[in-house]
Amino acid sequence: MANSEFQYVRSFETWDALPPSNWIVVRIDGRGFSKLTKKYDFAKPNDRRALDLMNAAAVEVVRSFVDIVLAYGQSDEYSFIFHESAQLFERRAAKLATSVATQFTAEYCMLWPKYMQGVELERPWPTFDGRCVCYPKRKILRDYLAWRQADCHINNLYNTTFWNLVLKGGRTGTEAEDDLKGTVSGDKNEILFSRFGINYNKEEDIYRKGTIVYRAYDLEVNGDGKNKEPTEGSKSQLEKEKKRKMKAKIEVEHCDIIGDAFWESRPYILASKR
Ligand code: DGT
Ligand code: MG
Ligand code: MG
Ligand code: MG
Ligand code: MG
Repeated sequence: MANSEFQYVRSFETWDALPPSNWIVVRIDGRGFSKLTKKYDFAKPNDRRALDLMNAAAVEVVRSFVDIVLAYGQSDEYSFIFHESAQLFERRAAKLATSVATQFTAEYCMLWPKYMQGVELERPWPTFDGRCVCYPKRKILRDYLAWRQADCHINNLYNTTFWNLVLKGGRTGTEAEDDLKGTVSGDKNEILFSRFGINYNKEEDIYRKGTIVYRAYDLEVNGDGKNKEPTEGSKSQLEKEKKRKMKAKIEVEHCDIIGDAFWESRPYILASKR
């Protein structure tokens, strides 16, 4: 059928390759999780089982795409960072976004019984949408990740204060909302401390910072930010590099990625290739 008279319909398809030399972020987000978390009675404000489930699904996605250098997750979302030099699927946006989102969805549903013990998943309802965003500079990619982590912090501080007011403080949802209207971070910290004896900074890192998943393949990096190991050139070198990445340990952490410390001690994560 290769050259049938119907072949011309192919030309209606649009080519959606993302520009070269850009970091590609595939962000997935749970569909309708406001409803789903109510239906399955997730703990408020944070359900540890559900977060562990998100993170376990993300580890499998990172494992199966060697071009992913790091992923960051919070709430019902995850951002997967593909290296600027990635050539997977010829960098076609739809293939990248759908492949990541569908694998994440499948992993999430399959791992559900292990993490949500005793909670029967009635339908494969937890599904995730996916989109690609390109960042042409390392600095902007860092700002993107900082934006997501700052969002995690702001939402978690709000939600922690809100649910303490409701669950321990006897306020209705509407009253708690009014209490928090116009408050800044310091006010919320004060409410948590004076009324509930909670030092927000001692809340678990996984809730305050979100989760970072990365491939730890500790390459030596030169002063110019380039990997010491040449990655171009012979095919066997490329194969070697790929094998090393596949074998690399996948680390899961809950630390600050807004400041420089995380990146400075792991320069290989965002290192460019020769
Ligand atoms: P969307 O993404 O437009 O389909 O709509 P939603 O409903 O997924 O909204 P989104 O993604 O903006 O917000 C995530 C929702 O999931 C939000 O209502 C809070 C909820 N959620 C996420 N993690 C937890 C958790 O650990 N516990 C509880 N109780 N709710 C959570
Ligand atoms: Mg949304
Ligand atoms: Mg959502
Ligand atoms: Mg969300
Ligand atoms: Mg096919």
